[in-house]
Amino acid sequence: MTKRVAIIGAGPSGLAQMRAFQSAAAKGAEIPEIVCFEKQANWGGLWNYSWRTGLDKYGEPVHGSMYRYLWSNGPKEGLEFADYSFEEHFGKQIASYPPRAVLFDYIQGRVEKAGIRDWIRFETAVRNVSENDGKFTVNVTDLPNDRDYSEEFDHVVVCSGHFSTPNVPHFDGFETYQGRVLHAHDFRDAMEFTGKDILIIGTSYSAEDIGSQLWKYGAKSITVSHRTAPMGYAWPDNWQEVPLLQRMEGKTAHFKDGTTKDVDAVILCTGYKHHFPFMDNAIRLRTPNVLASDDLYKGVAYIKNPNVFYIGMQDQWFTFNMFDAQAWWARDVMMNRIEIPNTTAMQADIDDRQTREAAGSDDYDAIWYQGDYVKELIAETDYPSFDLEGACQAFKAWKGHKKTNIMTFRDNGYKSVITGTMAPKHHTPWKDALDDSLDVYLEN
Ligand code: FAD
Ligand code: NA7
Repeated sequence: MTKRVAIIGAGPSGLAQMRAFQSAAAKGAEIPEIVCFEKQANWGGLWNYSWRTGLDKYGEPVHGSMYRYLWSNGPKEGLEFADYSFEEHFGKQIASYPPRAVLFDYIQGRVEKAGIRDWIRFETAVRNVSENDGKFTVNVTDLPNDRDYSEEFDHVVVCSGHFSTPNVPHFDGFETYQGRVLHAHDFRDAMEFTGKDILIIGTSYSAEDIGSQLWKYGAKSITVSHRTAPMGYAWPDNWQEVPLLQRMEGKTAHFKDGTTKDVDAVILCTGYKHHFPFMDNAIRLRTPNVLASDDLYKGVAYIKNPNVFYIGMQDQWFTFNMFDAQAWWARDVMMNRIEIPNTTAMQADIDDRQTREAAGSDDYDAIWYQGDYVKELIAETDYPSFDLEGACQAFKAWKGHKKTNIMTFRDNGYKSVITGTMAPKHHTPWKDALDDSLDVYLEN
């Protein structure tokens, strides 16, 4: 009997898992039956933009955390698929920081070519996954028909992402604050805040990028409040960094150093939770957002039941090509090409990864740590190897460009580590490029 594999989610991680199996089939291997359950009506995960916030038309939590005008926050040379270059997709090399629509098109191009859309059951939400006698029962709802059903599988690959369920802290005075409080998950359009004074809580990617969007689209002022440390870039004049918010009174924000600021809205850029309510207790991953996740052997196989895999659950420097490396590796375990060791050996692997992560002292250590991880996985499968050192160097240069000027770093270009060609300079500086449509971006 053919094995059956359930994949939960058709974002970049789920698509990587399907492409991994399809590439094995294309080389003549016999592959398991694959069923991917995707609760949205299309693939692409976060890159499949939704204007909706809150609940979708079926009453399901809206997955999307992306906003209009989002451009890649790192160079595309760090995420390029090793088996499908940007040049192959667009027929030419393109600039290094594509907007969301351009990256969506690229992600989609590879899987259209692979012809795997039929493996996906769209508008189907996974409700529960449980294990019994080595088999997994997956309960789902076919949303348009409001019909529940369940099927049995030999393996489950969780690709549901971890930047969708917001982490929403409370601050005193939110109850009576006279402006709007929202989490980055619900931010959609910077123009809503043109001419307004905005307070952002948090200092990571969402804070930096949403703040930059607000600046680009004409917010009056941006105030960023930090719990640990300020970001420390050379910000524009109407941008200030302040210590942690203590309380709101009316429209006034009070900070830890005693200073205050009147603001029209508070945007909580306070990160996301790994949230898998549909996985039974025994197989539910619980981990913070780190490079060496808890309980994942090789960062992929769930140690308490290695027939369950989690793709893309690490904090991310590398993204698409890391998901590929993980998906190819998981595929080879499922196809009995790679053996899973005993629990002691798996735990030792996890401990070692966590110790090495803890030994790192800065972002550069983290970049090379994750680059080495991707390299390690690729070496064990037939995923095309590529110049990981070159990708790490692109990330290093990117960080340097951000330090030089946080509002112009996206005007730089890097060399593809897949094809070796240099990205052209984009025709318009990021700060002046208000139309981020695919057609306009490709007008180089
Ligand atoms: P997701 O893209 O989140 O996809 C998960 C899929 O699972 C979704 O389609 C969802 O509908 C589906 N799903 C979830 N639960 C269920 C369920 N119960 N049943 C059925 N289906 C389900 N990365 C970059 O490389 N560059 C960037 O510039 C960048 N910018 C980002 C900006 C923002 C605002 C965010 C939030 C993330 C950004 N990322 C960026 C990182 C992003 O996590 C990855 O690029 C990528 O989308 C992760 O892919 P994924 O498939 O693991 O998860
Ligand atoms: P991150 O990278 O997880 O960062 C979360 C930020 O939120 C970080 O600066 C935290 O500060 C801060 N935070 C979390 N809880 C609190 C509380 N209670 N009070 C104050 N500050 C808090 O999430 P992002 O959304 O920025 O990025 C996630 C992905 O989205 C990323 O891959 C991007 O590509 C887009 P800390 O430093 O811990 O003090």
